[in-house]
Amino acid sequence: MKKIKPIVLFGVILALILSMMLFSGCKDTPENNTNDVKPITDDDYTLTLSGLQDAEGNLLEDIVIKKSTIKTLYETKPAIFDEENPAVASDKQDDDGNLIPHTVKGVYLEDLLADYTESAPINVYGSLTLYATDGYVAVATDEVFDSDGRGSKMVIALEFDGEVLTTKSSNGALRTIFHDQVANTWVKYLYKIEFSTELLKTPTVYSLYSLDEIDVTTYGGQYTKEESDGTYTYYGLDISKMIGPSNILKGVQEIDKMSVVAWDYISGSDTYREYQKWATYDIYSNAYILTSGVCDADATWALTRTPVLNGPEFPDGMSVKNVLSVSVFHSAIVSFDTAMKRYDPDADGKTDGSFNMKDLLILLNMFKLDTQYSVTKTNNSKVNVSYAQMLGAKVTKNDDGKYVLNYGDTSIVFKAIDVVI
Ligand SMILES: [Ca+2]
Repeated sequence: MKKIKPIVLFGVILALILSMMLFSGCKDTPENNTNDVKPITDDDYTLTLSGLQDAEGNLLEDIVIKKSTIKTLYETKPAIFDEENPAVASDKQDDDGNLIPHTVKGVYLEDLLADYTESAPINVYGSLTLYATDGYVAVATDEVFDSDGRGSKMVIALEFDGEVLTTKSSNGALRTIFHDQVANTWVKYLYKIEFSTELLKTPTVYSLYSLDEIDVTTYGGQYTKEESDGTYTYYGLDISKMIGPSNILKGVQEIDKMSVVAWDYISGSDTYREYQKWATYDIYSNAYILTSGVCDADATWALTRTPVLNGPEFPDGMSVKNVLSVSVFHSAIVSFDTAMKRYDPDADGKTDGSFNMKDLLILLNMFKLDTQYSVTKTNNSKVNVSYAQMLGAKVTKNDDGKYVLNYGDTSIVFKAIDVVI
């Protein structure tokens, strides 16, 4: 008994601390936390539509739609994917390489806009930002949602794989489905859609920086996360430190969205796949490009599939592994390790430890006819490289693990490449 007592006491204190934390957490919630307000039922759950415009281009006020309204719309205009015609995410395969089928009952966003708002048709919008109550944010481009092109009409699901969605379900009260589009746009716990007429185009990059050559004493960062199986500490570059007038991510403003391109391993099909994801300022300004990590409970643990875009407050599913590039406004940070994996197997499939610089510059919107480049060496001196030289330039890795730009008889160990404007 003597041995158990301190543990019991510790448990009681811990429970007290936890309950105090919970209690103080409750005090911070909004003013409707009074006794005479009835609890929010599932029908009262709301979806906010923000940034809508009418046919004349006038901005409309936010519209708050109750879930009961969405259920009413379902009665007359249901969107249904059943076992005969299931919905699939274009990038989610089972172990046999087959797309995973889902049954869905819900409504089309377009019907909701037509029946309950003064909004212009969906094709006036260039992007939709989807917000979830767990902090997840996804940006869907018109390539995803505009069904006039290759996109798919967005479904707001009320039922998913046989489960009726409620505030208590694992999918949340509402979730989005874009049949035959990438899974990162299928958002659980949906509570807000922000509409923008701005077309999301991959940024035109004027300055690219090699991730490995970025000064960690200036731009490095780390954070620690307590998990059930140990304490993890992650190291890499702190994106917030890189934003600024004379920093790596020059001229970046809160309206700018970041394009994240990864060359990620798909375990189900044992292949790699390039994919692009957009991040809002709120997300990327709190993110890190992680290159390593340690776990205090497991000396053998190491962070894999680096670099990883992640952050201390990122909800599940937000992190991006095997990052190839992040680009925002006119700057990009490139992992040449990932670029080598991505581009070394040329059209002929030959893997020889080199790739055409042009291929990477095309991805970054940095390769246009007659462009001149300024290449910064690791010793900070600069070399001008012509369009013709860049056209034939190859990237290799030297014995010191540094990346080298090679053209003609010239080899440059580089840290950055700028477009000469
Ligand atoms: Ca090659």
